[in-house]
Amino acid sequence: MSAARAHEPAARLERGLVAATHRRHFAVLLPGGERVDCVQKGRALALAVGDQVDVRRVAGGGAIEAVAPRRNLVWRSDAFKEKLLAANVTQIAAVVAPDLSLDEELLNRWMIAAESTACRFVIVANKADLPSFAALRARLAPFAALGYPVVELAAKRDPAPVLPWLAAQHTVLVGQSGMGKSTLINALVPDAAVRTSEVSEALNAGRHTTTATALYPLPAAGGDAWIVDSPGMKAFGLAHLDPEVLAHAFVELRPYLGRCRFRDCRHDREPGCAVAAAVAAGKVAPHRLALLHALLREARGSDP
Ligand SMILES: Nc1nc2c(ncn2[C@@H]2O[C@H](COP(=O)(O)OP(=O)(O)O)[C@@H](O)[C@H]2O)c(=O)[nH]1
Ligand SMILES: [Mg+2]
Ligand SMILES: [Zn+2]
Repeated sequence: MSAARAHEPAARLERGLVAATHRRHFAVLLPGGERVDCVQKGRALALAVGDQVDVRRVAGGGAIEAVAPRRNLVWRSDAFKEKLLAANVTQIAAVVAPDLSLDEELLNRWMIAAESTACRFVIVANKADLPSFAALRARLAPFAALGYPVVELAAKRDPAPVLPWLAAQHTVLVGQSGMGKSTLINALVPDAAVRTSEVSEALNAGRHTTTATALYPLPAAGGDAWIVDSPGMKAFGLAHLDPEVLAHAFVELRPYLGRCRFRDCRHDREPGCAVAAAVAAGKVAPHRLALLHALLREARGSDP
């Protein structure tokens, strides 16, 4: 009855979780599990999956009226664009596999992204069923030596080894394309409409499998866990990071930072550099210091 409706209070605000973004449309998960198509009121803030938002129901969907303060925001940048990955992240998990040319610099960059946003960094070594897996294990040894966990599994057969690492975590899954991210997500989230490359090849050969980030709640992992599948990437720019933050993101450098003769030491041939001394003493791998220098150059905006 229209008379009764006129006296209905305006729909109250509900707190939800942004699970997908597409231009100005957002899929928001409400506590009951309902998925509502929302638009954002105003454009003050670029939303990312993982954002907690206040939603008011409107005809046919919802309106996002406010965004809760973020714990952090994981994003990448280069000279041309910035790309938000997710907000309120507690962990970055990098999926690697033996049968493709693994790019160790990318792995290092994801690690730096994790350290600089107060996230745990975990390496998921996939395709353990392949004979070439032993060689991958050897390539990952330096990362394990830095203290990063390496979780070995075959996503195609059984994703269970990674479950304890996902409990109570808000995880962003990163990886080069073909490493098995979608296979892992499908194994973890049985009803996820994630298309693995086999499916997409059947539908549309040559198209990118995963084109956007998508968030999936992981009730099986326990403790309010969710995981984000990101598009396969070939690069990960960190030009937005502050030089001080960058240096501290290298865990093995932390004992030496602040001990150089010059307070503004760039650890690049200055006399009395504690970092250079640590490299000379074999305590820091030269390629890690070289990466720090490359990232500092990127952050300064000059060519590498
Ligand atoms: N042998 C083996 N192949 C796998 C495994 N996991 C995924 N793959 C295969 O690796 C290819 C790429 O997987 P996909 O999940 O699409 O990778 P994505 O690009 O990272 O999302 C597909 O052919 C998968 O079947 C695994 O544990 N073992
Ligand atoms: Mg994929
Ligand atoms: Zn120095």
